[in-house]
Amino acid sequence: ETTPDLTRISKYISLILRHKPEVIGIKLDTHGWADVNALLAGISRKYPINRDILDEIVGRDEKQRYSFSQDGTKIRANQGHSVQVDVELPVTEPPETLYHGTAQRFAASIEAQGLLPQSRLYVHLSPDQETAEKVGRRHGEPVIYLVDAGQMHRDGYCFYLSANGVWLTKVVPAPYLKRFE
Ligand code: HQG
Repeated sequence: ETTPDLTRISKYISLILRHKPEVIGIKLDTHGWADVNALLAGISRKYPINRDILDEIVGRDEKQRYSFSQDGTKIRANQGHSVQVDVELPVTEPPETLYHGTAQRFAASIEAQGLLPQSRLYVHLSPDQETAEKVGRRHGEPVIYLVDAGQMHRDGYCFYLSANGVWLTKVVPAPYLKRFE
């Protein structure tokens, strides 16, 4: 667990590396990488930070949200982007069942339209029920869907596994969803 201050900085880093690099005037490259020194300079206008603190945030992040390039000069978010980047996710055969946690107020729309990526590049799926429940609670009273990932795979849908264990796919049509009671 990181301290609250580091959590606040981590949320700002997520905003920059997933959604709005322009808030500190930087760009991500096509693979989602940002220059570490440019990131540190940009964040330091708002929060005290240096390379050691960044290393601590990245190393201790409970979801392993970020990765450094091998030479340590670049950093990117492992998943969760709304900006169009290609973080070179491997296409991976999914387990038979994956889980999606959401809020009850979205259920009617999801059962009619299936799961859509909304503002992000992909629908995010969890490997287990507990994780899905946590994700769902972020939005309200949770509801969990079982995703028939095995059948989707056999029907030709692609799944990707992020560096931090989140399963991603473009959409989940409603017939592959079952509400978990
Ligand atoms: C819902 C966190 C109505 C969807 C988590 C979700 C995750 C629909 C919301 C990551 C819908 C989008 C992503 C439809 C989908 N009608 N609502 N047809 N299809 N939705 O935050 O999956 O902590 O973009 O159910 O751990 O909640 O940020 O996606 O409730 O991995 O690292 O639209 O964010 O990670 O919400 O969460 P989000 P998510 P971090």
